[in-house]
Amino acid sequence: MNMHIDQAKRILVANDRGGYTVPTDRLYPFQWNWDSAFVAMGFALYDTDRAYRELERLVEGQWADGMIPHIVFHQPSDTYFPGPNVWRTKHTVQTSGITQPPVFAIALRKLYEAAGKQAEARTLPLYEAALKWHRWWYRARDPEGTGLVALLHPWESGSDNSPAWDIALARVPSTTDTPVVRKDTGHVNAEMRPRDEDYRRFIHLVDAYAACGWDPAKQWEEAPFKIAEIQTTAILLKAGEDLAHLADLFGRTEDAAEIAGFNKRTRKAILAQWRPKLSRFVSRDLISGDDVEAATQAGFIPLLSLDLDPGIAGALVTEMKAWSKGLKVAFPTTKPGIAGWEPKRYWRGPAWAIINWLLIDGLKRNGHPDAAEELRKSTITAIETEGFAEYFDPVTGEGCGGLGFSWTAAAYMWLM
Ligand code: 9WN
Repeated sequence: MNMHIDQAKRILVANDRGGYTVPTDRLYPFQWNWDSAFVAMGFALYDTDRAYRELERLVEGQWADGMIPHIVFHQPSDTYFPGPNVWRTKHTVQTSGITQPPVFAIALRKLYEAAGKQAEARTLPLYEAALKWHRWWYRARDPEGTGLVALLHPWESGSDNSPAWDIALARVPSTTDTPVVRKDTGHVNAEMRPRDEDYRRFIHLVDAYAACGWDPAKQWEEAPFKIAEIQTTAILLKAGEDLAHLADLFGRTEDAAEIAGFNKRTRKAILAQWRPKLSRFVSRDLISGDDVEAATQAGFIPLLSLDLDPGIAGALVTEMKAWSKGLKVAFPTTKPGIAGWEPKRYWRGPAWAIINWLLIDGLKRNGHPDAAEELRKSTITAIETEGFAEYFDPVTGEGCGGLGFSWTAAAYMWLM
């Protein structure tokens, strides 16, 4: 067996905490939402039982209103900030109060395809959980029915300190009720992490939403940060397609029609965010009403869930090639050379295996298998050279952030 696959499996074993997988030891000692969806797809390649278990444990944290939180605090740990006492969500299973990109139903379809019809009974409760969550997205995060879903916290994007948030986040006060006691910079180099000022604003938002009692309608009214976000919406659409497919397979005709309605509205809304001058799709800042024009990976993610006009797909691919030119590892999460570009600082430039995974699927879907193959090879080479790092410096290729990282291991197996 390929020695790297063996190693990837060993990382998932080492990060197992009892049916769920932590992203990496100490830096992220709990269950994270989209990490677990990617990890479940990794497990689906060789252990469907464990793959299902991953999603089942995540769903233990689902709220009554349908939200699946971004962190489930199954067991206490003092190596991460902010912990449950900062979130103050008062759920029986302790969780954070925000969500993360809805990769869940994408994973669920893959699991069901791997496990086959005998897994139908086990799949149904997870299907129901996903449907509840998708309804929550449209109800709580798109109350006006625009087709684009909004984020109320940068952590919900999974791309915490992306330059995409710079303008909107600068409006959020940096005062906090909760003392900011960072733990992350004790585990990895501070130069690779979001800045202190970002953290103060992240925690200001947590304090503000805790003061709303985590009531979605109140939060929507009072949110000082509200972005109708293109990457999350594109992921929701792909997940919506996969959910509609499962609904059809399970004979849930009414659900299938409801989901198809969501998907149709969202498809149209994403297309309206195409900006030919930028050769990218853009998010919208719902507080200022402006386009978010920062050059980040998010603008390419609609490849994943739309069958684009060949002219648009071609323009996206040309732009992606321009960004990747001369880099050791693609795809950079920020356009190299622009003002916000920092090739080692988390979501301000580095290449991430899971983002590449989404882009590779999107390039294949849109008739660009060569570009997909190039990106696949770049990702595999980075991992085989540097190990299963959290992410990679696209200029030097250096593996950065946490090591022995679960989603990098899952991505490697998936892309092999
Ligand atoms: C906050 C676990 C998570 C990922 C996110 C990544 C990072 C957390 C943090 O780690 O976010 O959710 O504390 O920095 O940005 O995408 O899910 O790997």
